[in-house]
Amino acid sequence: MKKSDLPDPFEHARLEKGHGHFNDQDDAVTMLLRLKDVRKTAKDWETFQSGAAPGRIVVPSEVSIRDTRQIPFEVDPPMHTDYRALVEAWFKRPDEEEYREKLAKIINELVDEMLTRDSVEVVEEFSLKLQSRALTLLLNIPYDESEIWISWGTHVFRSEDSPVDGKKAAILYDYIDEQIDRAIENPGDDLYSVLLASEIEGRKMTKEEVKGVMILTFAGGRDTVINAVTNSIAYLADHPASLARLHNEPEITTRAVEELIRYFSPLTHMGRVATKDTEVCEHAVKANTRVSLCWASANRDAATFNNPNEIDLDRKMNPHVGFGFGIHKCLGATHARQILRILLGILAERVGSIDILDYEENIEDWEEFQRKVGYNNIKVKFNAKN
Ligand code: HEM
Ligand code: EMZ
Repeated sequence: MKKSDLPDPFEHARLEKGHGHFNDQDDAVTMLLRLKDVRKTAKDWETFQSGAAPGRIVVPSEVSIRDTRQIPFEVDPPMHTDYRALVEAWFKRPDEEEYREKLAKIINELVDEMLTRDSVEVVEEFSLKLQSRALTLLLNIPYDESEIWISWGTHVFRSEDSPVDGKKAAILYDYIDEQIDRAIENPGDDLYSVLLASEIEGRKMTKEEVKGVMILTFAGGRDTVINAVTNSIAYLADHPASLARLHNEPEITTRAVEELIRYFSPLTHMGRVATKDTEVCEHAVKANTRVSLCWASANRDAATFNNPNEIDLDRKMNPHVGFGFGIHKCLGATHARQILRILLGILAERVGSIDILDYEENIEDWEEFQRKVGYNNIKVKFNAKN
């Protein structure tokens, strides 16, 4: 086994019964493990809703630390369709050339700094900084604001002591409230101002709705991006031939990013709440109980993916669900994909090899399953290309 491998803890249960069980804060979750069941359930939003109490579809549940509904994530059609239509174009901006150039500048500056160092702790010193600095582009906010976001650490709701930390969450909520008030007083061309000026159902968006969108952009795109970036660096350290290929054949980069997302599956699973008594994969699901769509397991399903535990940069058929499936598929995917494509390009161009010096794995505990999702910390040395 290589240091960068992410083993699949779901294989046995996926083959044997297709589901698993996680007792989350007295609100149990049936985890759906097969790709076909995950897809079918994600599509059936009438039976498996997102619009339950705020925080309830998240696993672990955030009901105890959040009253604000995340938009469009915790909303079902028809309102979901209207909210998505409002924000879709904004979240496609990362495909524009000017945006990509700014992103490349951010990444090049970080790599400059890393190449001068004997040792770099990738999670805090590279991935968190990259995630926060890149987010200034997505929100269209001055670059220096990222210093505040970096100081919050890798997750805005989780701390070392608790997977759902109310004190930590309050820092984010207070910050967003202040920023909304600032945008009301002094509108600009940032996402807060754009949302405050936009209309839904013939009326202006409320402060609470804008807060719901903003909490989601800060929380949803944080540890996912950090894990994807960190795992990519660990992978390239372990596979110097892939680093060389990305340099010699840059045309493989887009496909390589999809394969890395499939393999890493940075968001392990996400819940839904049943609106009636039903069944999935011959398993009874009672009304008002939770299921989860386990993207990480679905992405290793051998019924669809040959050699699912191998990273195959040439994989052609790759219908992975790393960014979700159906109407709620990831709104930040354009941004996340650009970060990873540009990062791989720059590393392939400037870095000859990466040595892993020391690391501690980040293992998620889903009772029946222990899943490595990335690293709590990983020290490396970046060696410049000669
Ligand atoms: C939804 C994964 C980055 C914002 C999702 C979903 C997944 C996912 C699996 C579907 C959730 C569901 O159906 O319940 C990822 C991964 C990322 C990433 C793997 C990075 C590699 C981001 C970023 C942002 C973001 C950077 C924004 C800053 C969202 C939003 C939704 C979403 C707003 C909900 C969309 C809706 O409900 O219509 N993401 N995400 N994500 N993601 Fe991401
Ligand atoms: C929620 C979620 C979004 C949740 C699409 O996923 O990401 C999690 O990391 C957050 O804790 O609140 O935003």
